[in-house]
Amino acid sequence: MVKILDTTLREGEQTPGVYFDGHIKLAIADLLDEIGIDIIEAGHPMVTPEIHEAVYQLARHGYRAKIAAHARSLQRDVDLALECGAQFIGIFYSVASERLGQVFRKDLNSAIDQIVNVIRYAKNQNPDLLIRYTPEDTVRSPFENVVQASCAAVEAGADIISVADTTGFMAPGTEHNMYDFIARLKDALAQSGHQPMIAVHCHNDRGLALANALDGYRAGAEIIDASVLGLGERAGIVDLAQLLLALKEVFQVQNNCRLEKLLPLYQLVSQYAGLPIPDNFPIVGQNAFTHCAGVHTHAAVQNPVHYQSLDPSLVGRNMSVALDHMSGISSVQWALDQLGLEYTTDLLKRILIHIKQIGQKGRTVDFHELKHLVEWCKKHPLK
Ligand code: HCA
Ligand code: CU
Repeated sequence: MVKILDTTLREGEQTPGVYFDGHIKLAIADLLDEIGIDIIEAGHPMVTPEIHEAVYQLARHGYRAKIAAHARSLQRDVDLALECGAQFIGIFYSVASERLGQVFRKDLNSAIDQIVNVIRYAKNQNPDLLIRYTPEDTVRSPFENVVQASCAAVEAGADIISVADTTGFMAPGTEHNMYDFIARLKDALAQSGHQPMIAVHCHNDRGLALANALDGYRAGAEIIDASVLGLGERAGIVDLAQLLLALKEVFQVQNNCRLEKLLPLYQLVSQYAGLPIPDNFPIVGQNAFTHCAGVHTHAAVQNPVHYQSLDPSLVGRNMSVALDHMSGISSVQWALDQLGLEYTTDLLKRILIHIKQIGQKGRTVDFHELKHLVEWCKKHPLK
């Protein structure tokens, strides 16, 4: 069964200006745990004392989810993660040739030595620790370097190799696609007698993060990284709700995730990140299950399937209809039925005229306003 790693609290906090206080991190983790997320990446304890404290608190909270700490390939980062009591540690170190030369000023072998020593050290301190090694920018690094570093990491005790598309470079159906990359990597590792779990971490720079992650899943990735609202560096990563729904509805993955908790989670994260959920955001956006054009509404009220490929009740939501200049008679009828109000066809027509006029001012008529409009139209019938 594919596992989900949520990194809202680590990668998500790398969104410029986003910071979650410790008690908010706890509230977010509570919801992630209730939803059934397998791994919660809580932060990189080396970054600030507050993050250190938050990872410490979360790791000791007794969640069903494993709490992960992020660490550079340095003993002092690993020590902090261990001190926090993290059950999972993600160690990253790029083996891209230019990065080795320009940033780390190391050759591949000494980089691998460092990775191996740190992983071995971590595993010795706590044999139960799950260790993930990520050759950062995996997909643009020389493949032989990735294989060599990954094999060495697994031999030193890494349980998971994560394929990071750090810059959102991959594209399905092209030469550089996640399916082939992961299939090739699994093969190469197997040839050396290694079968670590494979994770996939996809950035959204070209808007392809989810498509790439699903390609990775099809190729056998066992852990997929995501975050609430896709928060993360630059354009962020895979959106958690979209990933969960795609796995369930497109790939028929049976898990016991409590998807009805997604909306409260998104509202919480949005509030404290200071980033509103866009109205047209899939699954959790205000308009995700709202029909607007009269033609759509007419069909959707008979049977929502005409204009929906997802059942809103999966996430505890309902279908809705917006009232504006696009509306038709069935839109008004639907709304009055919802309000339990009586009407004649003539009244519907008169209300619709007003709704269209208001819609042209660039707003929708909500149920409150609709009630006033009904009163108005009843009292002042057009002659
Ligand atoms: C980072 C980069 C990272 C790391 C992923 C990982 C990426 O912010 O440190 O450690 O698995 O995209 O490569 O998020
Ligand atoms: Cu990342």
